[in-house]
Amino acid sequence: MRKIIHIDMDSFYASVEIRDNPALKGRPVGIGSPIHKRGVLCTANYEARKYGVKAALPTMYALKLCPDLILVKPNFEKYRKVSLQIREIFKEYTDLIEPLSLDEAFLDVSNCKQCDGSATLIAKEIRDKIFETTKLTASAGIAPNKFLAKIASDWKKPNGQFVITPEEVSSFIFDLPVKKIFGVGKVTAEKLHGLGFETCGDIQKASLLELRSSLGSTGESLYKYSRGIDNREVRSSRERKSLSVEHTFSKDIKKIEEMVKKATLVFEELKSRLDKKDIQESKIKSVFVKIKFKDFKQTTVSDLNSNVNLNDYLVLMKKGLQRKDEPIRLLGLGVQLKTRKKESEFQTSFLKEGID
Ligand code: DCP
Ligand code: MG
Repeated sequence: MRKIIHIDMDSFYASVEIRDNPALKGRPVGIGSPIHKRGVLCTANYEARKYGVKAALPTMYALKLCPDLILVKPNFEKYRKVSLQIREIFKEYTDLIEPLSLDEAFLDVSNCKQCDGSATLIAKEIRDKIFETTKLTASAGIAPNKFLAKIASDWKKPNGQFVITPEEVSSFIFDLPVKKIFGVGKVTAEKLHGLGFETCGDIQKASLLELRSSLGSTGESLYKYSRGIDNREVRSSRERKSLSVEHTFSKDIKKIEEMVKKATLVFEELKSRLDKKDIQESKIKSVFVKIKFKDFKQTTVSDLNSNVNLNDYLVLMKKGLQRKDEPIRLLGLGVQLKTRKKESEFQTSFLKEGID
């Protein structure tokens, strides 16, 4: 039985900016470029969230929801610095640290001797130290596995922590809405609702066979997650090979103008994901576009180019669209990353594993 802590900073970029400019305190703040209002927000503080303003929302729309919103340009150098500070604190407790982005990480504290081995007390101590060092608050989830710890860290946000003990797993998971499950986005959630699954308890009533036949490999993961089972280890040195953002549309898209509009949105999301994961151009090997057509056939177009810019993606998208005269149901934009593997190995792994 593992003891996992998931730590996640509260409204991270916004909190850093407010800390450094106290005049912003108590006012609704969104992080995004004030000049390029056509973009999307990286995040917003909790005051702004009361108006429905949140990460990935188009800035123009956020300003409509909250006209008093103060826009602050992101400053990644500052966020990176805080990220290093918090990682130093994690290292005082364990080597098993898996950072997920600049502001969050899993820690496996199963063998940690501090605080008499109590993961709850360790999490509290870590949050206190983070505050002392950075003047920023963090929330924590404590649970027997990564899946539950991540959900738990969201439960008492901001500046709180929530524990799910092994005995509490069954009752906690039973009423959990399916959209809280890792990897269940809007489209999958709608599909699950259509099948009559609103909560994890509902999924538990279905057999593995049923789930597999209606949802494929997703069904298998759901079978486990809906029971609170997750055997994934905390992996401290994982090498990421790619990062992409995909949107499946509720209706297939035919018109090129509409595709360009969607591509622009997907592109903005990709940019903010790259920032959040701190992936700079020097780490990028190639850029690619993935298109799934109405008949589920898919194609990928890539280019050995480390510049992440919208125009290049649009050129790739148009190239892909020429391959089939059909409406599209999914559009993905992404980057392949440089790995420590040799060039010759790269090509084969690329072909074997596909792009996703
Ligand atoms: N981020 C981004 N684009 C997104 C989501 C997040 O650029 N679509 C950036 C800004 C966030 C940071 O990553 O501050 C951390 O992401 P979180 O999802 O943890 O969100 P916050 O820390 O802002 O808020 P919360 O208190 O909900 O964790
Ligand atoms: Mg956060």
